[in-house]
Order: sequence, then C-alpha cells, then structure tokens
Amino acid sequence: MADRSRTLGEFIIEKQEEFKYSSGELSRIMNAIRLAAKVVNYKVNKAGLVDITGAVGQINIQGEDQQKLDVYANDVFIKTLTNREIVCGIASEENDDFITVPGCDNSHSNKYVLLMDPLDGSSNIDVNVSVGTIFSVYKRISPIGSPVTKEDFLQPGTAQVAAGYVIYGTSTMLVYTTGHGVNGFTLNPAIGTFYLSHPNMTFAPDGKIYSINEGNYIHFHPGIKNYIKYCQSEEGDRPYTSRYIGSLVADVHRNMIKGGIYMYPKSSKSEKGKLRLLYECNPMAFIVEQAGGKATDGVTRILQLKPEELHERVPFICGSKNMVEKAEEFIAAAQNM
Ligand code: AHM
Ligand code: MG
Repeated sequence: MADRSRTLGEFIIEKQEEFKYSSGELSRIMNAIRLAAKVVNYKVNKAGLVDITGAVGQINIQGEDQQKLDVYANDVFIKTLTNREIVCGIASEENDDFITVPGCDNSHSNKYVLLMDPLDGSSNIDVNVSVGTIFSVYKRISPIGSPVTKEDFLQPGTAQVAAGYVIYGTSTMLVYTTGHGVNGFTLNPAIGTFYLSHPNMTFAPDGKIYSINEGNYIHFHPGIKNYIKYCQSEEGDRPYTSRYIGSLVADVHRNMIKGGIYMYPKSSKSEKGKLRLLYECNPMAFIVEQAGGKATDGVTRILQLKPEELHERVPFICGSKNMVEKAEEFIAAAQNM
C-alpha cells in the first residue's frame, strides 16, 4: 500500500540514518535534485502558456532572451547543485565537457560527481508529451580536494551510488534508487511537495508491451527484426502490444508499472544506437535492475560497459527480465547464423 503521508524530504532523512557512516552528502544532493525538479516542473507546465519553446537566442515579446526548455533545465540543475557546493563535478548531455565545481580543490571536500540528461525527449515538449530528467551519482576516484578529472565520470555503471529520473507527465514524479530498491514520489503541485506514492517499484518478470521505433525497422539487424516478428506473431497466442512514446523516461516508467521491454538497438544507420551510455542508459539500467528487470546492449550488461567517452552512445534494451532475455536469444541466434 502506498504510504501517502510520507514526503520525499522525510524519506531522504530516514534513509540517511540507515547508512551508518553517512555524512549526509548524498541526502543533500537528493534534496537539491528535488528542488531543481520542482523549478523545472513549473516551467514545463507553463510551456504551452508562455512563448518559451522558441529557439535559443530568439528575443521574446518582453525583449528577453528566449531559452529552450532543455537549456533552461540544464541551467537550473547546474546552478542548484553548484550554488550549494554539494558535488565536485557535473557532466551533462547539454555540455561538451564536464564542469568542475568551484572550490572542490580547496574550500570544500565533496566526494560525488553527478551526470545528467536535464531534459530528455525534449522534442516532445512542443506537442505536450511527457519529458524527463535523468541523473546518476558516482563517488569520485581522484583524490578529494583536487580538481575532478575525466576518469571520475568515465566509471562503469556498477559504480553508481544513486540514480533516478523525474517524469514531467500527467503528474510529476521523482523515482530513484540508492541501490536498495526503487521508490517513486508524486508531486502535489498545490503545495509543491513530493509524496511517496510508489514504494518498492518492481518490473514484473513478464510483460505485454514492446516499445521500439518501428519506423527504423528496415535498418535493424536480423536479431531485432526477428524479435519484433516474434512479438507480433499470433503463434502461441502471444499477448504483446506495441507502445512507443519516444520519450525514454516515459516509455521505461510505463513499462516498469505495466511490464514490458524498451529497445533502442543498433541499426545499419547508427551502429551504436542513439542513447548515451552515461546520461541515459547507465542510470536507467541501475533503476531497472534495482526494480528486478534487466538492461543490456544486446550482448553485455549495460552496467558492466567501460565508458570511453563522455557522450558515447550504446544500443539499449531494458525491461521485464524474461522479455529482455528473449530478445537477447534472438540477437545471439542471428549472430550465429
Ligand atoms: P534526446 O536526448 O535528444 O531527447 O533523445 C533521446 C530520446 C529518448 O527519450 C527517446 O527514447 C528517443 O530519443 C527517441 O528517439 P527516436 O525519435 O529516434 O525514436
Ligand atoms: Mg536525452
């Protein structure tokens, strides 16, 4: 049963007490994300009302510079985290290079770096479809008190300390894990408070939904084509139905609640798929695994991939365990042909 009386703020404090030697740093990061999410949510909800969806650099009617919402969200998350000096570095899908938080080499001794996609699926904003923020947190590997290095950000997903997403949908939710299961909080917009609405979220081992951009079918490799045909075939009374929003957070969130598989595989057009390992795949894979699901590039577990570049892309398949394993079987069979 959902415990609707518990707020996210209370939950963060309770969980901190469970970690024996916790310094409260991770709790402060979660609190900053909670705050930034509310600011972005406010703007996303107004997107249809004010002329904010224009291109960067355009001047609006008040003579102010217009900002695209993804740029706005990026600024909000970066400023919220840097002003509070609670991380030592940030890497964002919106920035070419990582950011060193001022003071991390002298005035503060923070140990975490944060990676994020501040507004994923932003091409959906103009048509009033759900978008999301995705984040993940790692402990730096370079010495505390020195400037952060690229290696702090290029850690495998297994090293994540926390990961989560915010979905700006029919209601706004913050879903996150610190490696002890997945919990979801829904924002009550009237009072600006997130409440624990989805405790212990889990992927059913089987599901009915497959989510993939079938417009790319002709470019898919045989294993994926065969898996799609398997899902569509009536043989064995297969129950599958297709749902694809084109917004990773929304597609995975729906599949986690209802059971299903999400796929952005490689294709002859893009051998590495589309999604970014560090900002999209690793955090979603951590959440999916913590909810009992599976996440793979088709062959290898996503969380075990060793990142080489900040913005690298990987094929991504995640969701209900048995469905992902079936897709992997088709991929392996086609490779051995
Ligand atoms: P973005 O980071 O530029 O927003 O792209 C990521 C998005 C995902 O949210 C979504 O699953 C995918 O791109 C959809 O891509 P496509 O339109 O090729 O199906
Ligand atoms: Mg993205």
